Amino acid sequence: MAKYLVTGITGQDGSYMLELLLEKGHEVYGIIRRSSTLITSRIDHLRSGQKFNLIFGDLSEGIDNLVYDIKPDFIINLASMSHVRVSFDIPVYTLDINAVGPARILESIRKIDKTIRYYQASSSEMFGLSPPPQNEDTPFLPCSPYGVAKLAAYWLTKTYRDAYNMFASNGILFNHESKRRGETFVTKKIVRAAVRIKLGKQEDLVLGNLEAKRDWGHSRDYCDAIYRILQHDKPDDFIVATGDHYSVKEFLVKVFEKLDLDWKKYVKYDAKYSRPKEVPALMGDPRKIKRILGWESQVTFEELINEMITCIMEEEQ
Ligand code: NAP
Ligand code: F7E
Repeated sequence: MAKYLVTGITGQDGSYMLELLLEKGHEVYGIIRRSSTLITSRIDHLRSGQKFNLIFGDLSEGIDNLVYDIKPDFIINLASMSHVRVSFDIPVYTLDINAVGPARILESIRKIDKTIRYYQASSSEMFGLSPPPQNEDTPFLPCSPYGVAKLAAYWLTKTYRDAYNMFASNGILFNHESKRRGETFVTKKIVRAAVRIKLGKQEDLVLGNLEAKRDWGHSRDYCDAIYRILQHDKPDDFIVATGDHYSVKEFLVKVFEKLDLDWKKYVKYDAKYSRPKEVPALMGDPRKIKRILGWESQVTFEELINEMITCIMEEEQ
């Protein structure tokens, strides 16, 4: 049994990570932010019977005290301002949480205990305008404040690894979704709207750019990849992806078809959902993680959509 300190525990990945760590018998400390509303809905099902600890914290502050008190063996940094479109509205905050935040954690590890293993939630958004397929050697060309901040954190993680001989690894994760995906990300927004239209609870669906292509996997699979990255005998950087991609339009058409709806009747365009600059196409090459850690994406594109439709239908009925 090991001790894990996890940031972003209330998020999509945080909830699947918590499930996985508890299943493996680990002791988990999750950092939550103070909020005026309850924010633990994704992990409430784990609260009865299972033992884990929630502690208040924020990446805008340092976490020195938590690291001193808890003395974790592992720190998994999942916390971030994770919305690319919103990062254009609040770039300075995005840089503080997504780039300086990881710097604060890495400094805590360096000062307090360099044997703590660190995971940084890096993102395919760092590749930006670099054409697919993207692998560990593809040049980074980020084109959003989010991508730029994530790239700074990526390089900090590598720098601390090389400069201080720390176990600090990056998972470069491509888009991953689930029934627990945030409501304003495109997959969840499309599935929720289509289900509500089917049930007569909503009239239309307003979206931005439908042409962008993304490599979509399942969050549960990707948390398994994160766990494997941390158990490896040395720190390293890994692409985590399915190796396939679809456009937003293809995703949309599939969802509406499954619900027996003609998408053209309902889908409208509003420029407010487009970005000042768009990442046109992402598709990861996951061969390195398969070869070294034996990891492969399990949930197919069809299965992901089916799971999301089924769960949201249950919620909406
Ligand atoms: P998410 O659902 O948006 O969760 C983000 C988490 O970060 C939430 O728990 C949030 O807390 C927390 N957080 C935000 N600001 C914070 C702050 N200032 N201090 C402390 N915690 C803060 O994101 P996700 O999809 O689980 O993604 C997990 C990580 O992977 C993120 O770093 C994301 O950028 C990265 N990533 C995601 C994807 C993807 O496709 N999902 C792909 C690549 C990388 P609240 O609940 O209080 O908001
Ligand atoms: O957009 C297009 C949008 O916001 C996907 C985050 O988890 O993955 C995620 O970032 C695509 C984009 O995800 C709407 O322009 C059209 O091309 O679901 P998204 P994202 O920007 O790819 C990366 C890997 C991360 O690291 C991030 O944290 O869909 N799109 N119309 C729309 N997107 C949204 N959100 N809303 C729309 O109405």
